[in-house]
Amino acid sequence: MNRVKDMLRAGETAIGTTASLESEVRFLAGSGFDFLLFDTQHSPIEIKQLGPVVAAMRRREAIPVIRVGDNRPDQICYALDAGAKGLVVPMVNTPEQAEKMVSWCKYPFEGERSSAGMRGEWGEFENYRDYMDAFNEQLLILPMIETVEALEAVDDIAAVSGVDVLLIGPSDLSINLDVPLDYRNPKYLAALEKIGTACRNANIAGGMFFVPPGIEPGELVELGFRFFTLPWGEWAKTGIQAGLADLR
Ligand code: 3PY
Ligand code: MG
Repeated sequence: MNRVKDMLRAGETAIGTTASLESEVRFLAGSGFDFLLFDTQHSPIEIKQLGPVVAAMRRREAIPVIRVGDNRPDQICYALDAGAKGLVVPMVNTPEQAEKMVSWCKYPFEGERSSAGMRGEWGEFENYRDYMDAFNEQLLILPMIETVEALEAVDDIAAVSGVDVLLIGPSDLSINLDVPLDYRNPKYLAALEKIGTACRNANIAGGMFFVPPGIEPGELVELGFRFFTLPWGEWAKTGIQAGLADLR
């Protein structure tokens, strides 16, 4: 039901890409990526516009992940009602904020999500309790670590029950560490190591919203990061050019 959740539990690395309303979503969702990440914080997309886009991904291998703009029950509810299978909240700085996030994500009695009814994203269930239990068990929950406050509390945030991935906001973290966009600064690399260690100790995955320039995906995997996005435009261009070259 949730390919990425299963992969991360098995210790594998999930690789996705970012997508928008203009993206070829059905194509991308069936092209080998494990997830498509829709960002409603730093983009003109309104969460409720994503319902049909997410529905277009049904029965494709990639799962839809949505970043909301803030840690709020209404924003989280809209994203889950749109069909998100992974939920990202920016700037989660304390374990209490992470606990709130988890609670707003899950149905009673693990949480306090309001019911929207089944719409098929999670399969067909004859019994509503079975659907809610499956949802509670399968949803991927990703609070973002991007401040010094969060870094200091990272072990406690990682230990919050229900958290699956600590997702770094690479640029905000660098800015808040006072090494803006200096991704190879020792202070920045030490922060990545600290977050990776916290994730390994809590038996969850570290993640990067994007792979910052100057850092290789393999380095991230060594540090304990098993969830990140990669751009696909150049790969697609190379493939299209190769296809056309055969014909011309
Ligand atoms: C960051 O780099 O801070 C992010 O949140 C990615 O958009
Ligand atoms: Mg950010």
